[in-house]
Amino acid sequence: MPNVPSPRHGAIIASYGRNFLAELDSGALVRCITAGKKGGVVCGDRVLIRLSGGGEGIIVERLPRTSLLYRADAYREKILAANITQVIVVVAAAPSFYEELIHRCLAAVEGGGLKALIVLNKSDLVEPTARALKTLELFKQLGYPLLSLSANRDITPLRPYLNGETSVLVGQSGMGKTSIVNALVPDSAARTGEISLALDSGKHTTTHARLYHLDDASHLIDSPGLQEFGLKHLHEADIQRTFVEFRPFLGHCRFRNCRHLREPGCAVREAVAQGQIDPRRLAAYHRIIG
Ligand SMILES: Nc1nc2c(ncn2[C@@H]2O[C@H](COP(=O)(O)OP(=O)(O)OP(=O)(O)O)[C@@H](O)[C@H]2O)c(=O)[nH]1
Ligand SMILES: [Mg+2]
Ligand SMILES: [Zn+2]
Repeated sequence: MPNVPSPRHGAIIASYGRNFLAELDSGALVRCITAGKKGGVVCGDRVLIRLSGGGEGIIVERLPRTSLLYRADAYREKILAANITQVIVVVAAAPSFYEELIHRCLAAVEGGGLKALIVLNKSDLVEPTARALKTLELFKQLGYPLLSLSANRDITPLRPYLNGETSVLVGQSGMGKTSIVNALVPDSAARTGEISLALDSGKHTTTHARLYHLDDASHLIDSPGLQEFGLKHLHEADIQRTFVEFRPFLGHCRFRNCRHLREPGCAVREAVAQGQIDPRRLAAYHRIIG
């Protein structure tokens, strides 16, 4: 029997197409591909890697995940990150953001049993910030923490929220996710540049997810901007539960399978009429269940 060294434990810290950058528990970085055709490894995953020399290796196994952030349209599903504890939805005072994306991100967060934080970036743009805060008040009322800050000026308000968490930054392009990372991780700008140079993208927009360490217990994943957040992987019965303020009313509709559309005796619509549920949330729910 040849003496094959046993595989090493590591974490995926960047994924680009079929290539991955893994960090071994020793701290060494290894460029990896997956063995055979099984893909399905994402940023944050814990894996076993067989080293093949020259700083390269093969991912031979993905270890069980504690959590997943997903999105899916009718054609395919995309896992954004694994083993995260918190999703930070980043919006900006300008350019304007889609409120729809926030409803959808929060549904995915609740569906995945994760914590959510909404960050309104670019608070140095005073007037648009005031306008955006009005829109975002709804989410604050629902109990989601909302933080207004300027990544370019002062990132300290965000720090307490990151302690002990593995957080992933999600949101539309141009909201300032990477700027937040750069403000928190001093050498990240250089590392990001190194990757985009290697891929010759020549653009500043983030093209793949990347995990950064803030300290031993706190990690942050930057991700590419998204335009849409499909929730096709969630069943309708589960989606209504991801709207946290609907929960007290579920099970109280006249029809057990009520979709809260036009059915008589709908407790959710009654709650909207009574001002206990915001009509923007019911409308968002209806758009999601299509
Ligand atoms: N005024 C102002 N501009 C900011 C602030 N933070 C980021 N920006 C600018 O917003 C633009 C987009 O920032 P990025 O950090 O690249 O945005 P992103 O969300 O990572 O975008 P993608 O990678 O495309 O998803 C850049 O020109 C930043 O300089 C801020 O606090 N204030
Ligand atoms: Mg970016
Ligand atoms: Zn109903």
